[in-house]
Amino acid sequence: MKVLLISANTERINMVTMPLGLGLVAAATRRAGHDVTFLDLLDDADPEAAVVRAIAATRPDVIGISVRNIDDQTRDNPRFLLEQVRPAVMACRAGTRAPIVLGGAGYSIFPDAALAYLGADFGVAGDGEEAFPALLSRLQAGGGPAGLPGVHAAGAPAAAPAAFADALDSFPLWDEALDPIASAAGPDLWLPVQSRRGCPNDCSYCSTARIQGRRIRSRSPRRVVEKLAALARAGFKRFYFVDNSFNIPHDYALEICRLMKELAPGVEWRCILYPHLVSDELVSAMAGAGCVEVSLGFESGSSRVLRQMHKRFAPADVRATSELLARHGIRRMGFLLLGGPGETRETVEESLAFADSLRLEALKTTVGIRIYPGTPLARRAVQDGMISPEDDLLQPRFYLTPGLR
Ligand code: B12
Repeated sequence: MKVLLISANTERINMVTMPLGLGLVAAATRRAGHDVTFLDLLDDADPEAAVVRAIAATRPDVIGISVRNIDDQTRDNPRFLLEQVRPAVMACRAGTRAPIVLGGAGYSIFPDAALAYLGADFGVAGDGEEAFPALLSRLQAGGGPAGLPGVHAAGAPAAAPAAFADALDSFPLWDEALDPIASAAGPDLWLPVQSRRGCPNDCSYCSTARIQGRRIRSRSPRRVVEKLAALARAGFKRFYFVDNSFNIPHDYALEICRLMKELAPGVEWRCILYPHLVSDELVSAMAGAGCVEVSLGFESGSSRVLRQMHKRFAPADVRATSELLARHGIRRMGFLLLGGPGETRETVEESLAFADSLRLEALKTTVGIRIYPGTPLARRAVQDGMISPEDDLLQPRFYLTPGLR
C-alpha cells in the first residue's frame, strides 16, 4: 500500500523534538512491504499546503498522523495544541478518501476523545510498530480493526487495550526519513534516543502508563549505543535520552554509560532522572560518558506531598542525588509541581526553600497539575468536585488545592 505519514507537531516549546516515534513506525511499515512517504510539518510555513502537495504527489491509500502534544500543561492561559492538528486532518479529508489513522504519545492518552475531536477514522494507542502494519493488512484485505490491540475505530465500541511488546530489539531503531530532518535541524538539536519504554513508578498524576505501559521494556544496550555512535560519526554530537527515567534499572543505565564511553566518546547528552537509589558509581559513569544535564523531576520538597504523589523517594534522596550530580559537574534542571492534593501554603514554602537550598542550575515551577484520565489524581479531582466523572479531560483541566491560590 502507499502510505503517507505526517508528523503534525509544529511546536518548538522547550526544544525542537524530532518525530522519532513516527520514524520508527515508518521503518516498521517499510519492513512490512509498504511504500512510505514521510512529511514533517515542523518547519513548514504553510502546513496545510504541504499536506495538499504530499497527497497530490503520492496518492496515498492510507494516511498516518502522529499527535505528540495535546496542550502545554500550563494552567494560566493553557494552549490547546491539538487544535493545530485539525487543519492537517481537514486538508487530508479534502484531498483524498484514504482512511486517516492517528497515533503518538498525546493521542494514546485520549484515544477516543482525540479521534472524535480530529474526525479521523482510526487510532493506534501505544507502540505503533506492530499495530499499524497489522491495521494496514486488515485494510488491504478489505476488513476492519476489530480485536486488534490498541486500535480504535471512530464510533465503534471500546477497543482492546494496547499491547506493549517486550522484545524491543525486533523493532527498528531509526528510519531513513529521519536523516534529512536531523540534518536540517541545526546545532540546537538534541537528537532523541530511546533505549527503554514503560514506567513502573505510578506517580499519581502521570499519563505514561497509557502511552508505554507500566513494565520496563528495554533494547539491547549495545544496539542502542552502536546506533548512537553511528549518528555521532555522521556529525551529531548532542543526544537526549527520551526514556522516562534514565537510571531505572540501575545496571542497565551503567551498561549504557560504559558502552557510550567506549563507542561514542566526545558526545554530550541529557536525560531524565528519577531521584531514587542513584549511586555515585552511576553518576560518575554518566559524567564520564558525556552527560551534561539532567532533568530532576522531584516535584516537591515536602515528604507529605511526595507521599500523596506516590513518589518512592523523600527530600533527602533528592538532595543526595542533586549533590552527586553537582560533584560530577552535571547540570541540574529541577521541577516543582505545586498545588496537588495535600498542598498547603506551608508545604509550598517548604518546597521553595528546599529547591533554593539545592542550588540548581535551573528550576521550572508549575502551579496546578494537569489531570490525565484514569489516574489517581483524576479520581481525587472527581471526589473533590473539581471535575465531573464524565469529563474526558481532552481540554486541559488542572488540579489546584482549593484556597491555595
Ligand atoms: C522526552 C520527552 C520530552 C523531551 C523531548 C526531548 C527530545 N529531544 O525529543 C522534552 C523535555 C524537551 C519535552 C518537551 C515537551 N513535552 Co514531552 N515528553 C517526553 C516523553 C517522556 C517521551 C517522548 C518521546 O520522545 N518518546 C519516544 C518515541 C519513540 O515514542 P512516541 O513518540 O510515543 O512514538 C511511539 C508511539 O506513540 C507510536 N506513534 C507515534 N506516532 C505515531 C503515528 C501513527 C500514525 C501511529 C499509528 C503510531 C504512532 O509509535 C511510536 C513507536 O512505538 C513523553 C512522555 C512519554 N512517555 O511518551 C512526554 C510528552 C510527549 N511531553 C508532553 C508535553 C506536554 C511536552 C511539552 C509541551 C512540555 C512543555 N510545556 O514544555 C514540551 C513540548 C516539546 C515540543 N517542542 O513539542 C506530553 C504530551 C501530552 C500533552 N499533555 O500534550 C507527554 C506525553 C508527557 C505527559 N505529560 O504525559 N518532552
